[in-house]
Order: sequence, then structure tokens, then C-alpha cells
Amino acid sequence: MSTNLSAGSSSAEEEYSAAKDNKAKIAALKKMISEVPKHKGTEKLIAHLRRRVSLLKEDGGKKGVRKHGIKKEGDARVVLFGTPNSGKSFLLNKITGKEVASGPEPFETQKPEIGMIDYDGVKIQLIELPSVHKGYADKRKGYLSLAWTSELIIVLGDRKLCEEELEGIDIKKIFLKDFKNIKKIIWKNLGLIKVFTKARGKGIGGAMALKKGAKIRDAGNKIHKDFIKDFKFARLWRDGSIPGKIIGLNYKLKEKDIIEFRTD
Ligand SMILES: Nc1nc2c(ncn2[C@@H]2O[C@H](COP(=O)(O)OP(=O)(O)OP(=O)(O)O)[C@@H](O)[C@H]2O)c(=O)[nH]1
Ligand SMILES: [Mg+2]
Repeated sequence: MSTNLSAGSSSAEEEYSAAKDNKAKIAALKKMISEVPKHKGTEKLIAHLRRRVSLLKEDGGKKGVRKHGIKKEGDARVVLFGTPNSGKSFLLNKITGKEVASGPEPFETQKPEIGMIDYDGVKIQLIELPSVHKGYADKRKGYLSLAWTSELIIVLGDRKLCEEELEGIDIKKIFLKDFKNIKKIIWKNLGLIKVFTKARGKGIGGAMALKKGAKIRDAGNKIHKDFIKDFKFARLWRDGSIPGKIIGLNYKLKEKDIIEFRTD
């Protein structure tokens, strides 16, 4: 994050960057607030830092747990955020097969609506938040906690209002203009790669999402905690250029790789 603090607060900023959980982030932010000189010129900054603290408190720091009754499912959570009638429900229905009411009335969606995107076998949770209005950031913290626990926020409609009400939420945002290739765009912005596994002598099995830069070891660990213990080697197929090459645990994977684990 960039808070443009004056010299003297840099250690608090470093603490914030190094913070592993929300508790540590909150402590670093409070330190920043205490260190910022208090005058007219820093009022906005202090308000901004305070808002961050309050958002982090809302989040509770518990990743993957129920939030607003919505459990994190799939390989990532993406949130649809926007002004009334910007097409959030339309988009949710289009790419997840949901059937949420999507008509000309504004504020039609009254509670978070959840769908699941299937992208070549990888699952991505998509949540439409009720439409934004002035004061949303203060009144709808529960909804915003869903944005806060997401990996990506898709913003539709009036950009200025959305940016104002999302202020302080350090999650990647994309501002959508049209709905073309939307699944692909979401996937690209998540910074994940998708690999496929196969069993010996069989065709391609399941798809798996991994962080960019992941290695064979990470794929194995994702299949099962103990999987790597019995690892002998793996074979890799890559877009025709690598046909069944024998590789080890530290081999770096790429989008659409096919891997076969050998444990016998
Ligand atoms: N943006 C968009 N809207 C479309 C499209 N085709 C139809 N619509 C209509 O545009 C309106 C968008 O409404 P919703 O999808 O309900 O909008 P919303 O963002 O969910 O807004 P809320 O009612 O506040 O929940 C509806 O009348 C849709 O039927 C399209 O290709 N893009
Ligand atoms: Mg809607």
C-alpha cells in the first residue's frame, strides 16, 4: 500500500507490509495514526487510516471461515460491485447459470447472491453484492467484508462512486466496460495457473488452480498433505512441446500443464 506518510512513520509502514494477519495490520495502522502529525493537511490521511482499521476489524482476520453466512468455496472468491442496474445480476446469471432477478428496477438485489464459475474445471466463487449507494462504506460493512475476503473485485457502473465506497479495501479491482470474454478476464486477473492431473495410462483427470510460479511440490501438496512423502517422480506434458518428460518436485509449472504423479 502507499500511504505517502512523512518520514518517521516508515517503520510503521514496514510493519504493515510485513504484517501476516489482520491483527498485526491493525497494530501497524494504529502506530501510523499515532505517528502522523495532527493538522488540517493530514485529516484526510488519518480518516483513511482509521477506515482501514475498521474494515480490518470487520473482516475479523479469519480467512476461509463463514462471513455473512457465506463460506469461501472454490479456488478463489470474486465480488461483483457496482451501481444500480449496471448489470451485476445479468453477469452473475450469464457466467454461473444462476437465475437471480435481473430487470430494469434499481436495487433489485437485496442480499449477496452467490454463484460458481466453472473455468475449464476450476471453480471460482462469484458473489454479487447489493448495489452501491452513498454511505455504503459506513452502512454496509457486512457486505464489504465479502469484498474484503475476496481475491478480486469487479466494478461496474459509476466508477467514481464505487471507488469512494471501496476506499481502503486493498483488493485488486477491475473496472468492467463490457461483458466480453469475462471469464477469461477474471482468470487472468486472479494471477493463478490451471494445471491438469492424470493417472498413469489414463486420460486427463481433474483441473487444479495454483498460484503463479507454483512447482510440482505445490500441486502434490494440494492433492493430499502426505502425497509428497511417497513421491518418486512426475511426468509432464506441455502444449505439444514437452511430451511426458520426467520431472522432480522443484519443477515450475505453467498454465495448462498436464502432470502425472508417480508414487510407486
Ligand atoms: N449491463 C447489461 N445489462 C443488460 C444487458 N442485457 C440486458 N441488460 C439489462 O440491463 C439491466 C441490468 O440489470 P441488473 O443485472 O439487474 O443490474 P444490477 O447491477 O444487478 O442492479 P440491481 O438491480 O441494483 O441489483 C437489466 O434490465 C438487464 O436485463 C447487457 O448485455 N449488459
Ligand atoms: Mg442485481
